[in-house]
Amino acid sequence: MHDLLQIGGITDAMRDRLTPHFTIHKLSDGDYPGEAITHIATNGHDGVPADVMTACPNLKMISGYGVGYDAVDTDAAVERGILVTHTPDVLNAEVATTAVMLMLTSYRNFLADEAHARSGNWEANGNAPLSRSADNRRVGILGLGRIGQAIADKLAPFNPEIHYHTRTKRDVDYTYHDTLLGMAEAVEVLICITPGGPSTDKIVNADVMAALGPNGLLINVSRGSVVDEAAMVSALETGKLGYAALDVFEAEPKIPDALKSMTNVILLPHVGSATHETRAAMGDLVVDNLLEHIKTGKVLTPVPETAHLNT
Ligand code: A2R
Repeated sequence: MHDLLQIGGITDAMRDRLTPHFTIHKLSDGDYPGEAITHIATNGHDGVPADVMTACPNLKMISGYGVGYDAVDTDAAVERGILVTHTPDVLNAEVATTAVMLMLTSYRNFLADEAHARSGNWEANGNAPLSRSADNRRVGILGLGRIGQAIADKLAPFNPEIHYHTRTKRDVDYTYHDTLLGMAEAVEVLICITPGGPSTDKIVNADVMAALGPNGLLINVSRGSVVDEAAMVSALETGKLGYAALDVFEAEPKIPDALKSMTNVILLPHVGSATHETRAAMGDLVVDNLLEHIKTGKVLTPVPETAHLNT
């Protein structure tokens, strides 16, 4: 048996597969045996606090639930020879669906239309106002990685003109921009799907939002940290930015009150990958990585920063 520290929740299905191999200690219970812990299961939100890594000198592997791992200090992990894993690919299609639905719902104004129908307003006051078409839009994807590409693929039937910004140009037919501001000037929808962390911190700033403009739509399905939230609230209030559709926020689960009262925004509680099917696949991969590690010393899906330790 190995000693596993559980940070955040795990599903019954994960627990069932883990308990034959691991004694599970919950960080939330507070009484974990630091010396004994060799493995951690955590999620993208909680990561691993620095003091926990220090308190577990025999830690060998951290298995993360979610593709984003900005809450895990990978420099500290590499220094200590700790392998870190995440759950890429299995959530691409789901997060892409979320991004596409946010775009369609925003353009077609379906939340207001639904309220119009449900409230009896249609009968009492007549037809709902016209909305805007979601077809033939100029869409900029910030971060054309696994999920970004899935978003581009899933948008294809809506005949968008796809632009993208990444640090490295990719061999694809979409229009590349070497600056985010340049892309924002060229598009009317900006979809953020980069990792969080220092390199993307608040890169969607006031200038980028102003370039997107009064008819522009900002969609964020990546991390709240990627967008300057205070600047976004102000841009939406003053009409410099037209619309926002957001699944992620700077200080989750807190959402700025100002956003909650705006009718030109859509707010979701970080549900990009939150379906039974996709969460089960993510949970399976968290467990697969842990079981692979106790069996072979290697893992299936290391984060790039620790891939060199996977030997
Ligand atoms: O910049 P590149 O060439 O490394 O391209 C990556 C891009 N990216 C950035 N683009 C602009 N400025 C940056 N500072 C920057 N940092 C990264 O984001 C790449 O095209 C994309 C990330 O793609 P993947 O590593 O394949 O990640 P995946 O699976 O698409 O997930 C993206 C994020 C997660 O990290 C979670 O935070 C979120 O979606 O749910």
